Amino acid sequence: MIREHAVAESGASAGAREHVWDAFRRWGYLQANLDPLGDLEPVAMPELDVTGPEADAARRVYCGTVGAEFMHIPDRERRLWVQERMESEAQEPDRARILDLLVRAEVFEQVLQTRYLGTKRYSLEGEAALLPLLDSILSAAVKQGANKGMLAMSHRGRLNVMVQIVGRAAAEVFARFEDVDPRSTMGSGDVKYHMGATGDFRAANGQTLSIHLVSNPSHLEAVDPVLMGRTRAKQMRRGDTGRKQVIAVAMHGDAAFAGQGICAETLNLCGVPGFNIGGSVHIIVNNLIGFTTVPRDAVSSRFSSDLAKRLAIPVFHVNAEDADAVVGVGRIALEYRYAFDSPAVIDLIGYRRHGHSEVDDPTITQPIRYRKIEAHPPMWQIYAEQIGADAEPIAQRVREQLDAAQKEAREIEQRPVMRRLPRYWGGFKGGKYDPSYEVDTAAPAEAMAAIGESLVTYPEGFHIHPKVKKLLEQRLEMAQGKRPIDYGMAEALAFGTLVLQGVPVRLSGQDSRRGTFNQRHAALIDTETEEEFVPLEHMAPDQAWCEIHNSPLSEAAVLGYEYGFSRDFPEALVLWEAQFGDFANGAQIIIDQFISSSEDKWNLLSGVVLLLPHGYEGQGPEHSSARIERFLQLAARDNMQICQPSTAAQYFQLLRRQAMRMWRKPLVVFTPKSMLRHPAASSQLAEFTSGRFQTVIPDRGDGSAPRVLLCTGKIGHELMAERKRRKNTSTAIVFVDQLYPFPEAEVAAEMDRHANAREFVWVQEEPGNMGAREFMIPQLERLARGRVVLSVNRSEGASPSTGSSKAHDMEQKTLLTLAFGF
Ligand SMILES: Cc1ncc(C[n+]2csc(CCOP(=O)(O)OP(=O)(O)O)c2C)c(N)n1
Repeated sequence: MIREHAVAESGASAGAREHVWDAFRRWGYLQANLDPLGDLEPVAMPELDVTGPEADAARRVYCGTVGAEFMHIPDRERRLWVQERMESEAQEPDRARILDLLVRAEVFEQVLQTRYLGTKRYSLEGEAALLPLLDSILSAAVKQGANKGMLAMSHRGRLNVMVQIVGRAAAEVFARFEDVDPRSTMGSGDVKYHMGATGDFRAANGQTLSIHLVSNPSHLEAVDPVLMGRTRAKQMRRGDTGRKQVIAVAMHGDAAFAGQGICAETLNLCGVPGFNIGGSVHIIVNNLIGFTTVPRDAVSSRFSSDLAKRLAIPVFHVNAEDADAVVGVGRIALEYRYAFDSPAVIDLIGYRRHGHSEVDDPTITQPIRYRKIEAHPPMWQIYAEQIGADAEPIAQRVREQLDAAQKEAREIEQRPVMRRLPRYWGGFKGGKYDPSYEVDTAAPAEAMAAIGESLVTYPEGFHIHPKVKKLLEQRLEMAQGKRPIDYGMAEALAFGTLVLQGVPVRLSGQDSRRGTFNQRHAALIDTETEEEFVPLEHMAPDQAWCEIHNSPLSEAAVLGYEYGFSRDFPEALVLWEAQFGDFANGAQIIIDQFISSSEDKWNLLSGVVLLLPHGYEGQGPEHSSARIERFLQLAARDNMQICQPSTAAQYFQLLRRQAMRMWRKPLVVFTPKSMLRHPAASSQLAEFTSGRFQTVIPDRGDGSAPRVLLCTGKIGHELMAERKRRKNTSTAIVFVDQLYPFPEAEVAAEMDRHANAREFVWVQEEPGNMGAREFMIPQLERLARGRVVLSVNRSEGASPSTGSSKAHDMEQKTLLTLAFGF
């Protein structure tokens, strides 16, 4: 119930009253009592220098232990919603439950501290209220109909959350401290405070909520988009179109939230249709310090949460030492998320009792603050006193439970206890490649023709752009075998055949609906109404879904999101496309920390596909290279596939292979630009209706050539053209379409077939310190059986290419000349 005002007042005094209240609604948070240690000084604010009963009442609401920022939200309904919640009587909290969680939080840390002195655990002490906060959020989510809670967090308090909220046995966590079986994780695995966990949370009303805490790399905040993508996939699996069943809660450090750009990128996804998850709850576990860095050096504004205000979403600051207020804020934030499908941010302001980790002495850098902290009682003691309870018996009980758990830990074998893969992963395989995984990926000619028809079919009265109409007509002819099939059509055929056989497809990237190179045209756009129609969504009533989205202009968050989506939709073909391959380095953290290593670290698989336009066409240093060398450097233990399909049919077969094999490995595809429509790289229909992806495309000759050029991608077609121009019959050209896993048998077979060859030459467009050269040469030398292995490439460069188109042409000519040995 909203606070009642005296009814019989004049319009003028009502206006004056609202004026006072509005000032507090707008600025009250700047004078709120948010910091348990009192270091966060109130901001002088003349608008709040008012007195009188209204001012006192407004001050009580907006300058207490909760500071709400919501007046920046343009939507009046949302502002009034927050206002009403702030100005209403708070629901009576379950104080016994709060106390129990506060005690559990701190005793857990203390037990770890005494038992495993000198090991890092990243204690939650000083922010123990995080547990009642999560409890409140998740309990409220259950009431709203949630049946899955997806959590992401970094190191701080993670072990505590795993045990008290996710419901993992304390013995499992202790077992990792004991390091019972180090051999089980030699050369792989991860530290204990990065592991994911699945379990059941017991909500306040007695119901359980299945929880998953997402595995997390050290790179702060990189997990955020992964959490969002996973949440969307889980919503989709359940048919949760209202986005009520699966809820995402992300926890952040204050320094990381302010400093890491990926937070901004991820928040920006929230309202975009292809990425919407119905809102998320964000908690900044704000201890007013990052390692040794104080807020003054970490944030350019008062609150690290200020970044969130770029969006029209509310931010609730709350003093972590007022646990009743904390749980109230948790409920409001969660209910706001459900009311408006919007994110909401909670800034939980506490402190950090110890150093950054427990082996770190914080008194060196913050001597004054840490004197204060040392003298400051733990939260549970303050709370127990406040509510007049005796917490010692609870603490004693928790200690006993943990004692027993520790004994159990020594006995349980080290096993990947934190993991319980969902059922939909059944049947999919990781680990080493095995030829038995191969399947037939060709598709029947009738399917091709039917897809061709579907692609040119749009609703009655749809005004199609004449250029697109012409393209579609050409595509129909391609599908009918009347003209060679180019990459754009090959991809449409791959997607079309897959969705028709029940494999869903999701692709996102910048301008991906049209295609950066005008090659995709997944969505037809009505020239009169700008209405969009996606033929691939309307092929057959029983087809699988097909989603092709333009993404925001982000690499890290969008790739993280798609990786996350692929983690929970293994049966779908999930692709992310870079605008140009070089831009993928904006997502390098996702590539290093998740895509190439998540199987090794966490035993978690993904079949995500990266489409990276690559090739030297004189467009300058930033539009030429997708940095093949970097992907090859990350390749080990069959962790991913790195391919460059040299023809449209190869691309088709490769995409289908990725979806149809049960082997789930990330696939990096270097895709063409100038070759997109080039006749040399176009294919005949027969190459789609028979055959498979060929890792190596042998030379067409009889094997008698004395010189064998090996290459990958566009340069191969240029070499073929040059060979023709020269009428050269003494040079073989071999395409390596799969670089990794290295197709040893196929390359060896082709080298052996050229028994008379004196020289094998790796030819690449990239400079010598880039491209596949450093990866290929040792392999070729190994397979050459003593014969000469050379390489032709651009000379080493600090950037991938020249900025001059003419210089490029000259270099390219030289490359070809050298490849043919002058
Ligand atoms: C991207 C990245 N940069 C640097 C680090 C090293 N590092 C680990 S924790 C930490 C401080 C984090 O501070 P904050 O976000 O406030 O969280 P807190 O540890 O205080 O809970 C830093 C700099 C990291 N893990 N990731």
